[in-house]
Amino acid sequence: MTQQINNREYAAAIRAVISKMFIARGDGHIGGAFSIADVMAVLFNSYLRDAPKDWFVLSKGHAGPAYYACLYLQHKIPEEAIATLNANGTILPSHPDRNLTPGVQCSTGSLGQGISQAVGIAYANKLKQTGANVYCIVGDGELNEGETYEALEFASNKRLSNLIILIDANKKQVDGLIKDVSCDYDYQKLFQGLALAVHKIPGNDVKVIDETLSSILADNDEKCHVIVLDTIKGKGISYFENAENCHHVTFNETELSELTKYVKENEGAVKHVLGNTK
Ligand SMILES: Cc1ncc(C[n+]2csc(CCOP(=O)(O)OP(=O)(O)O)c2C)c(N)n1
Ligand SMILES: [Mg+2]
Repeated sequence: MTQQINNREYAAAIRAVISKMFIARGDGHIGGAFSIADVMAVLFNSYLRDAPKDWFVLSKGHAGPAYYACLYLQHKIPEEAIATLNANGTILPSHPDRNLTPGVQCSTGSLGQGISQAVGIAYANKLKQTGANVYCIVGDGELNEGETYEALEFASNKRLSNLIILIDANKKQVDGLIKDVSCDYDYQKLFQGLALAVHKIPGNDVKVIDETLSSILADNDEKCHVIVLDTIKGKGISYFENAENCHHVTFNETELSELTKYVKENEGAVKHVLGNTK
């Protein structure tokens, strides 16, 4: 899909804005917010339409700052809110709340419940023939919740071709590797077994993400599609990529300086995106 802003630059801007929020707060769910910055860039730069109004559901709600960064870059959230992540009275709670934050469409954070909302939203839009698409990002650890499979069964049964589920397969959850905590899934077989269309792709590659979404939207196969994004937790700052656990970090001095360095290096990207999304 053609886009005004380069997706890679958009992703860098997202990570820089997330970093600003975390620096102000002093802690945050950095790993899972950074691993989805690339897919968020592609979705917010090129796919989420205002008419018909598409839906975005961040089922892994602890990555809320990535969602807020996109809304900020689209001028829906004011600059002064960025330094108030999770503070008393903020419009940016740690997990998305549709009653608090302009632009947030679904409240999430209780893992498993976002995807359950997404299938309901997709079904309602299908019945009403609105033409709207629903994009839902789910964590790989989140798949531990049995409820996610009930939602996937429903999506398959109702042939929700207006729903695209994006699994952030970063191989890590809150307290370890997915393969140690739950099991080493073969996602392709798992989702194919549920009669869903499955695509496993490099999940931090904006070009491949864009091509995959484009081809799914061009395809009228009456199936719900699942994209398994092979990602790296903490992607974007090698310090966090290499950390054993970067799920939620209370930042020490070294970590704060890594974040500050990232912000400095990518301030231009933030300005450029903001200048082109007016
Ligand atoms: C129902 C529920 N149980 C537990 C939690 C606490 N929790 C927050 S994040 C997380 C791990 C999620 O792992 P994953 O989906 O892989 O997240 P990511 O790697 O994308 O950060 C857990 C257990 C929660 N938010 N909701
Ligand atoms: Mg994970």
